[in-house]
Amino acid sequence: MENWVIKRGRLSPNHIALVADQQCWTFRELAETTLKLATKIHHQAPELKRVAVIGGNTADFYLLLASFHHLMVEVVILNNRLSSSEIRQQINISQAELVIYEKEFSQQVATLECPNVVLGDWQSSGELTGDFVPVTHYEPSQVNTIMFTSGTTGVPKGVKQTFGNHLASALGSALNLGMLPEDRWLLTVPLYHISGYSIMNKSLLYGNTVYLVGKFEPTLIGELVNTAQITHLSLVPTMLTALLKQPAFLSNRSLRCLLLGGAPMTAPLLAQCHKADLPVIQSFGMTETASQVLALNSRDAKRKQGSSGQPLFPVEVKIREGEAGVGEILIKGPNVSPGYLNGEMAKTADGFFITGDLGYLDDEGFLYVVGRKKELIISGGENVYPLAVENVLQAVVGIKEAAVIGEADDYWGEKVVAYVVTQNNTPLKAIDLNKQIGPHLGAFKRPKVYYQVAALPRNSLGKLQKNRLTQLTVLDTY
Ligand code: S0N
Ligand code: AMP
Ligand code: MG
Ligand code: MG
Ligand code: MG
Repeated sequence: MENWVIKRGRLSPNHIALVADQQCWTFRELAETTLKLATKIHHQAPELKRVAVIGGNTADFYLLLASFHHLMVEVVILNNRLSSSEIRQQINISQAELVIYEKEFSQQVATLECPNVVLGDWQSSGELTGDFVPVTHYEPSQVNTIMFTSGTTGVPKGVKQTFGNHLASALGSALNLGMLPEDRWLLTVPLYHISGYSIMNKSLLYGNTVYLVGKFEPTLIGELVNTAQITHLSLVPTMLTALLKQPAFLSNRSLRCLLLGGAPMTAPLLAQCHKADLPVIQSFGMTETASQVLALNSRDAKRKQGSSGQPLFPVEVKIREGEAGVGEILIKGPNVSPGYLNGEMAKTADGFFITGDLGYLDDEGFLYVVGRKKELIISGGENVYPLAVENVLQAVVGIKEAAVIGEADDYWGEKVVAYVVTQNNTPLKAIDLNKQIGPHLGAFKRPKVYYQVAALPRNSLGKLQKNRLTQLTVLDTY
């Protein structure tokens, strides 16, 4: 495959590629700007093979990500909501040779031993000297990006995503949705998740315009959808819940596809969307599958309310039979990652990726996701593994034991809550919690509610019985 940025610059030179931070770039300008940035990166670090980056949804960060398309460099995109110790752990696992970060995130990289540089300083520094030959072609197996996802053991896993994965994802999605160069995709999901990053690659492949939004501000987004005549918008259910309170959003007539994923949708939320005549497309996807692998199409969206749709054309789906037709969701196809940096991907003998999610297929082959086998909490589209939170809480001075679960929540979908036993039943508010857990856990992973209890429920072998937590007598709530 030819270099995507250069090829798109040649095919659609005068078409708008990106609108962000009150500026816009045509595809030719995008190619030129990213070639300059790639030249600087190459001269500063000619041997670079793997880089880690931390940034927000800014034009600078978008251009940085696109500039790596000119370099044979694997890009570890880190979640900017993580704490400094989580970031250090992921950099260690990834063995990135350099970290490039936006100034806003200086705190989180302050204690890193790995060489690091502020993005803005780099962009404005030095002249462009010497030759630089951009990568002209990609092999489908070439790793483009690495994104971390939570591991069951509490250790995060680095998911490799190849150019072939991103291509298959873009093609499958376009065959389902039908894309036009005139389409305008609003990017407000984070660029550090595949939900956001895939919008950039798709724009290079489809030639459509991206409107990049820095911060999720529902009022501004409601207005922008109208003023910019946005046609496509990717959201997690929490964002949709916030947008449904915006009159400007509800009255829009330009949206053709409101792509939902990353977490389960509730029936009332879906019903509200259909009542408001919003073009919702429910989808199922993961970091490991380089974005959605199943999705509804607009024709079936109403008829199949509650379903996550049918497999995209390159994808196969199967259910590993459990009880009453419900079983584990299995996925195969060119969208699926070749593997983790650290650890094996769970696969069946015939090569299907075992997702850890539970569901069933109806008689027309539409998928219904009904739950999870893996012990995972999804809060506002962010994944939280209970064990990672429990390990940090257990180390808090004054806490004897802690158990973490997800609790249903109207806004977050699920929220993280902790059941804790304290030393001598000391009230939790006397313990300086935030100071102790702050450096270790991204804020979104911190429990929204603490229930103080006398003891955690265990069976005769001493094993924790999480399903009994909600029946405990709560001594105090914080
Ligand atoms: C929901 C979001 C926008 C909330 O963030 P917001 O409003 O910007 O919060 P802040 O102002 O930064 O902070 C305010 C307080 O809220 C806490 N907080 C923030 N986020 C969360 C959270 N998720 N859970 C719990 N608490 C949270 C802050 O910590 C702060 O609290 P204090 O004051 O106490 O510090 C934001 O969370 C967000 O952007 N979520 C979306 C993430 C996402 O995109 N996930 C998807 C991941 N999955 C995939 O990418 C695979 C599926 C996929 O590809 C896909 C998914 C969706 C749509 C399309 C696709 C596709 O297939 O293309
Ligand atoms: P991530 O690792 O952040 O990509 O999150 C992937 C996980 O999000 C999946 O394994 C599911 O548990 C969940 N998920 C994604 N789409 C859906 C959906 N349509 N319904 C229910 N859960 C979903
Ligand atoms: Mg906010
Ligand atoms: Mg997630
Ligand atoms: Mg302790």
